[in-house]
Amino acid sequence: MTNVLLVYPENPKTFWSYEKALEIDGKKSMFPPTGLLTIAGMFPANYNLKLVDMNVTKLKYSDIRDANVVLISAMGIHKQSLEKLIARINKIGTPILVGGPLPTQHFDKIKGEATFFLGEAEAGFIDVVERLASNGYDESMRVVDKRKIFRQITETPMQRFDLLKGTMKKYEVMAVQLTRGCPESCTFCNIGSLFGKETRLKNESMLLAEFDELYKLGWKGSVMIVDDNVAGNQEALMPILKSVETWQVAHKYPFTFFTQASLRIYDNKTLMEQMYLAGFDQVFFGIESPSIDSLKSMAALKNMQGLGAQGQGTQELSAQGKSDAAAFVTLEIQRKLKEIQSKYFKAQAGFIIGFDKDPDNISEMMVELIENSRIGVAMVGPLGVLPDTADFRKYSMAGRLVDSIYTGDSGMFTRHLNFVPHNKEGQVINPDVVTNRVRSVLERVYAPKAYFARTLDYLQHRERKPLFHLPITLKSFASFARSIFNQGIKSSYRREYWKFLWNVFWHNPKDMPDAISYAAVGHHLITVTKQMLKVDDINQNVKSLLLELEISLAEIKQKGRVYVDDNLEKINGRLYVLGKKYSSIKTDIHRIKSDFRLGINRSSLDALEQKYFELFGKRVSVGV
Ligand code: B12
Ligand code: SF4
Repeated sequence: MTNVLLVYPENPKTFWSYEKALEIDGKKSMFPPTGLLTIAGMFPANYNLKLVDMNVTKLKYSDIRDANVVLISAMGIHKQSLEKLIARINKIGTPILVGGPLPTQHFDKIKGEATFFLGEAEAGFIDVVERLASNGYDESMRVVDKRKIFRQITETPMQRFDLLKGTMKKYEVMAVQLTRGCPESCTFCNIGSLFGKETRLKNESMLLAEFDELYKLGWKGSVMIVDDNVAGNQEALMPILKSVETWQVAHKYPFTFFTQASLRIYDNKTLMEQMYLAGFDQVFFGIESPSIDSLKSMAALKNMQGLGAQGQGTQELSAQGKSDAAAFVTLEIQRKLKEIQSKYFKAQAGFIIGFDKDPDNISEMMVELIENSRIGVAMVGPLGVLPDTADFRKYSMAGRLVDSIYTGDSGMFTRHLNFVPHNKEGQVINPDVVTNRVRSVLERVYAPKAYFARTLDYLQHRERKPLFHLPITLKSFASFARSIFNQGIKSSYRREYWKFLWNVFWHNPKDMPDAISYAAVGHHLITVTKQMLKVDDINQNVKSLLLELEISLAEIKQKGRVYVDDNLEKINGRLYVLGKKYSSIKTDIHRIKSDFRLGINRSSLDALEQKYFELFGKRVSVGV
């Protein structure tokens, strides 16, 4: 028997880790490690497998020591936790095989002794595990490159959900994959290069077998269909959805589904109706931008269906006396999202800022779109130029790439862009122009009042509830009690929280369970945004104080003793103010919740401490 340890590294705290909502719900992690559960299904019977997801269980020394090989799955956000994990395992000496989107794209940037598997496991990896188990690691095994081998996923075995035994209840959501790849050609997106441009589908019996297994293991609740664009092949999807409906009816709707799809599904009402009947209650749409010029430049044709036709959007527009195309797009997308939300399912949406064609008022347009289409969860971030994409080729040819690895794509607010941004006129602009635009949108959409207003608006306009109803149990009461404590008593936005619940109750008391769960999600988004923006304020204050200290130092050095003696009072006064500013930064840093301190720019802070020493003769440290 070969002992294989499967490890999923720790997730950093981001928009998507939802830990503030998880605390309210009494859970440890949002999703199980789908990649590892999938590859676990590919092992022959003579392997003994153990899974440790570090987000829900402690990884013990004996787990590593007793294994012949450790297999790790990682995505971009795991870079730091992965390197820490590799270093820990290297000390014990067990060989390591790492796969997933992070090594597939950035294997050459990861530190430590490990073999990196690039591509999909279906291309074959058991021989590598066998070699590592028998001979250990050597440099000739650094990379196993199986990129762009896209097998039909009808060959992919079922996920080994049984490995979650004892931990299943610690997750908020279970995950099942139905399709891989996407036929669209958005210029910023790497899905085509990672998973291909053809939509590969599992067949319905495979999907239902995974549902059966989850049901057998006692799962009830949310299941994410972890596809990038579930409706890449609408024709093939339809019969599968019908079978899912039949399965759900037979099992009394134990699951509710959440997925990602392109806005093209709006044009196929039969498909959306069938998704609703199958039990989908939320869909994430990549809306990307409210600007028609930006959408065109990124080839996001998926969001431009029907534009220019004499649709409802045009009528609304002329009723308002507006005739410009930009406003038309906003209205068209808004209208589609509103209709989807009132008739079929709740929508979440992703937005990107930083395209060359972005108009100067992109932030205002985006906020308007998010608010008017009642989108509760909006993921807003700067453009990241990812390897093996059309954008990567464009920016590198134009000499506008700053870094080939985009570390900013972590789901947190960042000031780092990996490209040189331009304005509409083609002139270079300061990266802060782009990041300030992102900041401005986040600040406004996650102000508590704005989040609760959008969510209330959505609930008040919802014509049909999802077919799945979470049964009210003792646990739901416990979650409600935690929500009341964290949001209704402790939080700074308790007024908005109570007003929201009260309004929902008046409108329709039956919406209360959903309202409580959306409020918990809001708690995470509001808290993370507030902390992230405080970290950004600190970083900006450090930057400007550093500049002031440098100017003062240079001036004192340059003007010499006589000047200093003559202006001692003035200089002392200025130093006093600088010292005060430094203390206030120190206080701000200590007020930041420890999870978020990682975002503080350590090297600027070191430089600040050094300059402070030069000016005041005192060594200080804020101890981040
Ligand atoms: C579902 C999903 C999410 C979910 C949750 C994911 C999770 N489990 O935590 C949500 C919506 C929360 C999410 C958020 C984000 N996501 Co996401 N997400 C996905 C998506 C659509 C599916 C992931 C999945 O489960 N796939 C199914 C499994 C089977 O695939 P897999 O893990 O890749 O495994 C296969 C291979 O990689 C390989 N493999 C994997 N592990 C191993 C290990 C070994 C040893 C071997 C041999 C092989 C192997 O074999 C497997 C079978 O073929 C992927 C895209 C995709 N199609 O995969 C993006 C993706 C993983 N996400 C991505 C990103 C960037 C993010 C965000 C950072 C976005 C943001 N800016 O906020 C956040 C951060 C998440 C966080 N936790 O904080 C990127 C990662 C890029 C990278 N280089 O790492 C992806 C690839 C999308 C993309 N466009 O590039 N995401
Ligand atoms: S529709 Fe989504 S997954 Fe498909 S190419 Fe565009 S951004 Fe990527």
